[in-house]
Amino acid sequence: MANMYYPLLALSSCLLVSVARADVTIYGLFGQTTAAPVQQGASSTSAPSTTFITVPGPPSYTGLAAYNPVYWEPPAIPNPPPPTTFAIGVPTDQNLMTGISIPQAGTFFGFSIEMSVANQLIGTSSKNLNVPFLNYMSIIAEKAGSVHIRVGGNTQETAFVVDSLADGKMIEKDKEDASNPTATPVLALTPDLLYMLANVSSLVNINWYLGIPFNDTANWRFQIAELGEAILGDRLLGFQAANEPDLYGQHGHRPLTYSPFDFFGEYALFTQAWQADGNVPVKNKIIAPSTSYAVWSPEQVWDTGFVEAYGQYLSHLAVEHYPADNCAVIFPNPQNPPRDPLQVLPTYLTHQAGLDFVQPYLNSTALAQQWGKPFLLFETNTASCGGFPGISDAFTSALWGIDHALQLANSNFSGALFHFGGQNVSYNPFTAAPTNESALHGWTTGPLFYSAVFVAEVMGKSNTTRIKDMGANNGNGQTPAYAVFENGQFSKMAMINYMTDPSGANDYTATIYVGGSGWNEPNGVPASVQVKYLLAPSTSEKDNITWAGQTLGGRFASDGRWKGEENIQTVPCDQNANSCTVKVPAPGAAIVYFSQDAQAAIAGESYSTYPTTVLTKTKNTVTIDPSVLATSNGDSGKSRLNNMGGTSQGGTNGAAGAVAPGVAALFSALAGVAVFFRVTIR
Ligand SMILES: *[C@@H]1O[C@H](CO)[C@@H](O)[C@H](O)[C@H]1NC(C)=O
Ligand SMILES: *[C@@H]1O[C@H](CO)[C@@H](O)[C@H](O)[C@H]1NC(C)=O
Ligand SMILES: *[C@@H]1O[C@H](CO)[C@@H](O)[C@H](O)[C@H]1NC(C)=O
Ligand SMILES: *[C@@H]1O[C@H](CO)[C@@H](O)[C@H](O)[C@H]1NC(C)=O
Ligand SMILES: *[C@@H]1O[C@H](CO)[C@@H](O)[C@H](O)[C@H]1NC(C)=O
Ligand SMILES: *[C@@H]1O[C@H](CO)[C@@H](O)[C@H](O)[C@H]1NC(C)=O
Ligand SMILES: *[C@@H]1O[C@H](CO)[C@@H](O)[C@H](O)[C@H]1NC(C)=O
Ligand SMILES: CC(=O)N[C@H]1CO[C@H](CO)[C@@H](O)[C@@H]1O
Repeated sequence: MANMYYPLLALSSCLLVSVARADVTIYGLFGQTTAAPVQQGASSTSAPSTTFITVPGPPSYTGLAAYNPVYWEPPAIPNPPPPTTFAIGVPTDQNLMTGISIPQAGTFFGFSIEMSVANQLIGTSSKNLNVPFLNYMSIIAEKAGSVHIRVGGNTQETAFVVDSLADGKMIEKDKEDASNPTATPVLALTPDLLYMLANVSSLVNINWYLGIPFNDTANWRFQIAELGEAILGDRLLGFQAANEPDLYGQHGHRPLTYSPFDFFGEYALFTQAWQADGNVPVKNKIIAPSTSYAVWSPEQVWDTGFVEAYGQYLSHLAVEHYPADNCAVIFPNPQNPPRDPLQVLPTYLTHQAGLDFVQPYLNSTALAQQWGKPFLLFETNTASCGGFPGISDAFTSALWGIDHALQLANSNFSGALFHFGGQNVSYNPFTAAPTNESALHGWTTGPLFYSAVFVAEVMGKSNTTRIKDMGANNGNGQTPAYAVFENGQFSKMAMINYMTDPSGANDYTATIYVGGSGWNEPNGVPASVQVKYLLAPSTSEKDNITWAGQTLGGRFASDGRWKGEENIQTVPCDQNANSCTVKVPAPGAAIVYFSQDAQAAIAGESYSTYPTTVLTKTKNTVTIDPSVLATSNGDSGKSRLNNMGGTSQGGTNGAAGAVAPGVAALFSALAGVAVFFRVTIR
């Protein structure tokens, strides 16, 4: 979804609700701030760690949703609270674990970038890339091996390619298409968009899914695919043809009667034209059906014989789905009244969210295995139409995102792409600096980006990772845990604590047993395990989120690089008792590294320490003084700079347009160490 309008009405009506319920308040949105005491629950619930303030008055936040100042009080601790000590037993050998997932890759947690916001996020041209974007992506690539990104969305349907646009622009939106009820712009783009993606891939190991138009079955426009093949080649993972076709009727792109059989018929036309296009050399990289479940279940598509008929063209099967929507704020509709965020919030802070989400897809992921096709969740996030302020951009979404992705992996999806929607949505994994702000303000890291980092580390680079939801603590919704197996052996445990309780009373302690007599295996715990924590003071936190002690910075304060010292905990195990006891704070998430390989992988990470680097800045273009870099970086950074060209202002780096090796080296160095805002490739 491309657009989101700030839910002023929704929030002010919620304010009334919250004023009536004295313990439920919001902070900061409504003009002058008046501190109100946080009500202590009469039962055993504890005070939240954030001070929440009720501020009556008219809504005053009219800025972009990505930077909204809305906070919700975390839900109370359940009554009775979950047990805070429990045991988890796993075998060493994955063959002893029933119901384990298919093998997963580090790229499982990918991203989906609305075509019309690619120029905001990735860069403005093939020669002008946003370095924070490269930094964020290199964090994931380093842990996962590579990153999978889809460029597409609603805007792909009406996209068309032109040779050039005024002022050297790469993308031009024409919002005057009044016939389009989703207000999706008609999009003109130039081949430079694809050159930009290719140039990005030469700097950071990113592979791409592209969307191609499906709006016109009489005049197919395959230019994006033709140029994509020519420019991106092996970097292309596939082409999505048709985006949420089950909504075509409702959105006025097809008659209201448009059915799965009509779609099947159009796919015959599509595949004929595709087969006939001599400029598309690779025929079998199509992704479909990408239905949203709003109107058609996946089974309704399978029942047309879709996979049997078009399987030779299909590289992946895909669906798109969000667990909720906040569309009422954009499209007022008596059938879909605005959601009360206070009622919505707890639905994200429970393991049940993921279980409910995957349930309708389990038949399809089983069928996909029979058909031999990977099954993707091609677009997802906390809620469609921009997400919920105070949920989609709070630590809530970091924990939800981990559980969502791991539950999808457990359920035999082969990947999930988390959507970016520009600066007027709440749910972005990260958001570019507002264009009217100075570079000093920087980018905003969304909590979901920490989910991406966490899941990339869970998956690792082996391509053999299998996931098992342990149903920990008798399946308690607040305390989930997933076992991770790599190369056939138990390697890690990922655990989440959804509760917010700064007193520590609801931190939990899991005792993990590995192998041993119960499994007819030798005792399997190592002498010690290593633990990395994802932490924030409360689930409502937006700025102070840390992963193993490091942060990417608060709002307007990020350039996509870690800050602070990495802090990996070592926890001794009891090899006689065959157990390791690990605490998970409320709130928080942890990865416990058991196997030698898993421990070695984090020890070898070169991201641990990069000192702050001084930069010189000219207009919106950054140039780097190499002497500053050479003297201010750690060893790892220094060695990566060995073959870099001159980069000081006015210096030459030997690259005219194309990325020469020296520039690529500079950029991989930049991606790790030094940057702000935007860098020009000259
Ligand atoms: C963001 O959404 C608000 C509220 O609907 C709207 O007034 C504003 O124009 C939007 N901003 C941009 C830059 O689209
Ligand atoms: C940028 O625009 C936002 C509204 O979109 C406004 O709140 C902010 O003050 C502006 N910043 C500057 C530096 O003009
Ligand atoms: C499809 O989109 C293109 C480009 O925006 C437009 O020119 C064409 O008229 C559209 N076709 C249909 C059938 O809507
Ligand atoms: C799974 O989907 C197929 C295809 O629609 C259908 O025939 C089958 O009955 C479904 N199985 C279950 C358990 O729902
Ligand atoms: C995932 O696939 C495996 C292998 O087919 C199967 O054993 C397991 O039950 C599936 N998991 C779910 C949740 O469907
Ligand atoms: C994992 O799969 C990717 C994509 O196929 C491949 O490039 C990579 O080399 C594989 N890694 C391993 C360790 O096999
Ligand atoms: C940030 O959060 C951590 C807990 O996650 C807390 O210990 C620390 O004091 C917080 N820092 C600030 C500046 O609020
Ligand atoms: C490596 C790569 O793809 N470089 C391209 C960067 O973009 C320019 C166009 O501006 C191309 O000419 C290069 O080939």
